[in-house]
Amino acid sequence: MKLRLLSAGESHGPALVAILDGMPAGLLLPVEVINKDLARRQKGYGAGPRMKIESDQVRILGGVMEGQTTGAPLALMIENKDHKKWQGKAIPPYQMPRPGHADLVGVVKYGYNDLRQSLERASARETAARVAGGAVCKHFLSQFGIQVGGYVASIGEVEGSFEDVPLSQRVELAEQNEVRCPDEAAAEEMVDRIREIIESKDTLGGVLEVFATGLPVGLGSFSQWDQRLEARLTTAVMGVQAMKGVEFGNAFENTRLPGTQVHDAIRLDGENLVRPTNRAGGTEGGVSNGNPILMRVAMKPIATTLTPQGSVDLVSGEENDTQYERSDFCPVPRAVPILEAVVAFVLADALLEKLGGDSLEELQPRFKSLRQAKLGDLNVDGQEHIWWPE
Ligand code: EPS
Repeated sequence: MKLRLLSAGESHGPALVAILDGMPAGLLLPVEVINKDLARRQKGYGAGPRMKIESDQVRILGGVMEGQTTGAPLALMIENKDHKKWQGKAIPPYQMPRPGHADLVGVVKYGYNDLRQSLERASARETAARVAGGAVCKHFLSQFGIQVGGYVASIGEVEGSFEDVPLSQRVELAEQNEVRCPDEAAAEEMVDRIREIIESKDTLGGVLEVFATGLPVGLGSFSQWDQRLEARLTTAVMGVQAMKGVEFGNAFENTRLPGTQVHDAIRLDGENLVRPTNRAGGTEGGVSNGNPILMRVAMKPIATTLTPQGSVDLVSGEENDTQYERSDFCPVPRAVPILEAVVAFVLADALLEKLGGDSLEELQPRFKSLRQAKLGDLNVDGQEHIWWPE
């Protein structure tokens, strides 16, 4: 592992902080690169009132001098504007845990005296820090022509349809509407569905897709289970609040088909070994195969509902309903830049492993010299070998 990304901070504390360690020197890093994704994370139909209070902007506290990374850890800070309303105030007790939230497991695990200590750190507010770190990773990958993007595929039972639209165009289309779905008609339906869900005091989940194009063959490894690229990407994606399922390519649909209809044929285009289809989702044997990485991610409806749910008052010891805590109604559109960020982190890490080096200047020629999936680049010799001599 070359890159590390850690975050700290509570939802209503003074600030969130990310430390991104391992970014090479020489990357020009305008602050707008980070602020743009922070702003994207704040927008999306179905957000709660908190997003009207915050206007997330990063302060770079370390790792950048004269606008360039130095190779030292990046320290990124985002202030919580809402903090002022909490500072010095007596906050009413919070004692009815929400089903589906970290409230209950937190007080059991850590022995807290109030559920707030669970929810403050478990809150998805923390994703602002990861988006800041991930935006740097996305920008780093873009120096090598690698694009990471995402969009919403479905919300509740409303599904978008965009099979024939190229991936980069899907992002452009998605950014034009407030639910980030590349299918405009479906996007309108999604907005209506979210409006209904808000009116009925409930929440709604959905499926997001996140992709990466322009990757070289050979990121990740089959030599050890935890080095497999799908394993690493899955860990990162499932580390995002409310994510409950993931598939690569059409993994679940593929289970219904025989192998000959699932695998991506290897064909020749000149001397290049090409893959006209991408049912695998961009990896084989835990290694990127040059096709776009394509992941589908299930996000659950979030746990905080205006309609009370069955719970127990942990102080009186009686069954009671949950108490409402301000929240989003459908944060699925807002999760797009978050998934992009965590995927970009894993891919930047895997690329750094592949290339080695401490500065962009060292990395760039190495990237150009990577072995490619073309006949002239390979060492396969057609000879008999004694692999295990006596
Ligand atoms: C969240 C609850 C809400 C969300 C929050 C995640 O916060 P608050 O209780 O302050 O209204 O707004 O998300 C963010 C603040 C954010 O920036 O995404 C939760 O309980 O997970």
